[in-house]
Amino acid sequence: MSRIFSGVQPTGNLHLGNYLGAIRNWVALQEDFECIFCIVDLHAITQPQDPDDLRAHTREVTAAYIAAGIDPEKCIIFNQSMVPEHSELAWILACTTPLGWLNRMTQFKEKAGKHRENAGLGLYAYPVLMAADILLYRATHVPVGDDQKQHLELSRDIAGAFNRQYGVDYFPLPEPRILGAATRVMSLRDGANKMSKSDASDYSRLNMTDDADAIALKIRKARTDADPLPETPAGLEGRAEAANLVGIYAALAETGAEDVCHQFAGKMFSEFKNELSDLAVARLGPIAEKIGELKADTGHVDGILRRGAERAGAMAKQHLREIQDIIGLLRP
Ligand code: AQP
Repeated sequence: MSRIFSGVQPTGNLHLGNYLGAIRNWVALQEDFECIFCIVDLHAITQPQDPDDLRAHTREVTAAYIAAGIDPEKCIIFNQSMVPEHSELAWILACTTPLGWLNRMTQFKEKAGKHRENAGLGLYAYPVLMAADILLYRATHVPVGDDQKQHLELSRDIAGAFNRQYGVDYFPLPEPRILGAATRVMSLRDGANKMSKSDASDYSRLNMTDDADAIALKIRKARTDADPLPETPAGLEGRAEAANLVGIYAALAETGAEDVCHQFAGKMFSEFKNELSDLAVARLGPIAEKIGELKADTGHVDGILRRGAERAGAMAKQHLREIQDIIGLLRP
C-alpha cells in the first residue's frame, strides 16, 4: 500500500509557495492514497519561536489544510510533538547517519548563515528528524516543493543505511513527489530567492490569509521588468521576476506557461498584474475566509489534532516497537 507523509512548519504566515508547492497537491492525493499530514512544530523550534505565536501558527496551519480541502476524516492531521515517537526515532536514525551527509545540506548553510558555530544542534539535525517523520510511518511517497528535494534524498539514504546496517528490508525508500506547475514559487521582491515565511518583507509573499486589497497591492508592487510579456516561455529567459509571475498565473489557472504567454503576448505587466490579482483573489479568497472561520473555533481545530494524534500515535507505537526489536533494544 502506498502511504503519503508530508508536513509544514508552523513558523509564520502560510504563503502561496506552501499552497502551490505542497498543500494544493495533497488535496488531490487524498483520493488515492492513505495520507498523513503533519504540522511539524518540532521542526519549527529549530529557530527561536514565541510560544503564543507557535500555538497560534500550529492552529492556523491546521485550519489552512482543512480550508484548502484536506478532509480530516480521510487523512490523518496532527501536530508532530503530540507523537513523541518522532523524537525517539530521530535519535535512533542519528546514530546511523554519517556527519558527512549532514554537512552537505544546503538549507542548514543558508539558515545558519555566517554564524554556523552558534547555530543549534537541532537546526543541523533537522533532516534527520525529517527522515524520522517519514520513516516512522513507513511512508512510500512524500509530496514536497522543490526546495525539500535534497532533504528527501537524505531520508532515502538514511532508510537504506538502516536497512543495510541491520540486514533488514524494513523501511521503504521514500520517493519524492514534486508536483504541479509551481514547485518553486519565488519572492515577489527578488526572483532569485524563494517565497518564504521567514522573509522579513511581507511584500515578498502572498499569504494564504491575505485579503483582496493586500493581494492586489502586493502584486502591483511585485518587481518586474520594462518589457512586455513574450509570445513563448523562451522569452522569459533571464527574466526571473517576470517568469515567476507567469508561473504563478499558470499554476493558479491550472494551465501551462505556454498558454499564459499565448494569452498575454505583447501586453504590459501593468495589465497582466490586474488579471493576476483577480485570479489570485478568486482562488485564495474562499480559502482565506474558511481559515478565518476555523481559527475562530479553536476547540474544533484542537479536536481534529487530538484525534489525528491518536491515529498517528497508534501506528507510530507499533512501528517503533518493531524498530526496537530489530535493533535489540529491550522494551517493556
Ligand atoms: N516558495 C516555495 N515554492 C514551492 N513550494 C514551497 N514550499 C515552501 N516554500 C515554497 C513547500 O512547502 C512545504 C512546507 O514548507 P515548510 O514550511 O516546512 O518549510 P520551508 O520549505 O522552509 O518553507 P518556508 O516558507 O521557507 O518556511 P521558513 O521560512 O520557516 O523556512 C514544503 O513541501 C516546501 O517544499
